[in-house]
Amino acid sequence: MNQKLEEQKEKIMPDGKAMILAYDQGFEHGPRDFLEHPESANFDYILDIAKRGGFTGIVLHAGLAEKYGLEIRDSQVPLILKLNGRSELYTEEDPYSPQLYSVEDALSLGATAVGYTVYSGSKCEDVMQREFARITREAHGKGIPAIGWMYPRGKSLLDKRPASKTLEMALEEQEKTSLDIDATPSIVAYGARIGLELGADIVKVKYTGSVESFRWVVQSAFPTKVVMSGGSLTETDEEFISRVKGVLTAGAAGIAVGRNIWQRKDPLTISNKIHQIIFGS
Ligand code: FBP
Repeated sequence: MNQKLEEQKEKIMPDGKAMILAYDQGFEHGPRDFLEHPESANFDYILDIAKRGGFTGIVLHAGLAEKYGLEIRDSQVPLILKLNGRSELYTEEDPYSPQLYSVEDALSLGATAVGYTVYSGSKCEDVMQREFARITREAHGKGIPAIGWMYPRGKSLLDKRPASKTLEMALEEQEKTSLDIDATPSIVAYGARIGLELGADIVKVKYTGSVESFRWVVQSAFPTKVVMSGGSLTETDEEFISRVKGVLTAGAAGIAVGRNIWQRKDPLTISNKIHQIIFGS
């Protein structure tokens, strides 16, 4: 057993449960995500939510991690350094999110874990899958966990004359639901499984719309842990909370979300409710 790795996992997932605050959207989507609540553009505001909301990790790129190194350490919220990223200004249908930082950078910034986005299904999947495979090997060698943002995406997924059996299944699922193709159970489960195969300790995936379908995602990734990604702000707190309950019932470890927390008027109230649901306190 890799003792250090297990200890680091316990920090971001105490008793196997995770409540992670994602704050890499300023890079991925740009400052438009902060417009509704301009205070959310300020990292002091976000770190306060992470700390007082009882989050078990905060996801950042290296810029903020470096500038707020002392404050993050003082907060005792474990840092998860996102190693790759891309802006939404790049609009090709087959996305690539290049690796920007190394596991070594993460360690020097005091990170407890590293994260990386893999767009399986993109023309560039080979590069991202190879980069993430190397990252998981290196991270485990240094005793820190790796989290895969497993987001299948790309032109092939938009093909209405499917070339793969999985896509055929996804299109059938889509016909019966209002899900986007990249949130259909077959696609999400496949992404989660690729994360397991590449060595991820945790996979972060989109919600598939029901407890039953998410259970299959969790089973497909096992023994890798699964956390739900938040997506855009739901209309009500209740709607989001019912998703959180659903994924926990399905066997997920918890959540790794951003906008559904810090885009709300009262982020601490919803954080406390979610904390109660995940940890019972
Ligand atoms: P949200 O909870 O705000 O959706 O954040 C989750 C996340 O994975 C972020 O870490 C990342 O910046 C963003 O979603 C990517 O979103 P998109 O699906 O638009 O690429």
